[in-house]
Amino acid sequence: MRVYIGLGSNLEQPQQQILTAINDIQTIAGLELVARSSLYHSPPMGPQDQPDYINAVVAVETALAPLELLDALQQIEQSHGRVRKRHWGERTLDLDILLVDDKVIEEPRLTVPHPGIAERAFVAYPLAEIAPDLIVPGKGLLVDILANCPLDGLEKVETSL
Ligand code: ROI
Repeated sequence: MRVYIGLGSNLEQPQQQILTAINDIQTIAGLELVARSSLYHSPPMGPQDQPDYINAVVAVETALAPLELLDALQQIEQSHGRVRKRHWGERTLDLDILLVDDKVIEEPRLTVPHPGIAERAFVAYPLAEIAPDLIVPGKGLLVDILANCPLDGLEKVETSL
């Protein structure tokens, strides 16, 4: 299965959090990293009295069941000492399963496609960078989503990797 994962952080050196999280994702057994977007800088969606975010999206190929993958991602969040101070507030590391092939999943722990894709520039644009031809089940072509998704201050971060 091809799975797209969104990463976000706005605490404890966000850029470093995202880069190490990408490395951590690569160490999950039964998973291969196939692409990663640039890092992006974005103002907070939600309460404005919190730091700006660093966001990115990666694509992986895996045979893990979606809930097994979710478990592994939540372990990585914990290992980053994830702090989540309030709803829609600042966090050390957020890892979201965005898409799993063309599947629709509605489970208590997991909704796929991630319901925020179309409204969140910091998800939709990095996703389009690595998968410009995507179709989001129930929402249509990613390019059409982008046409209705203002950048909201999203900017690519120049990194030397
Ligand atoms: N805002 C931005 N810019 N990036 C995020 O990753 C992010 N994550 C969140 C909320 C609090 C909704 N705002 C965000 O969970």
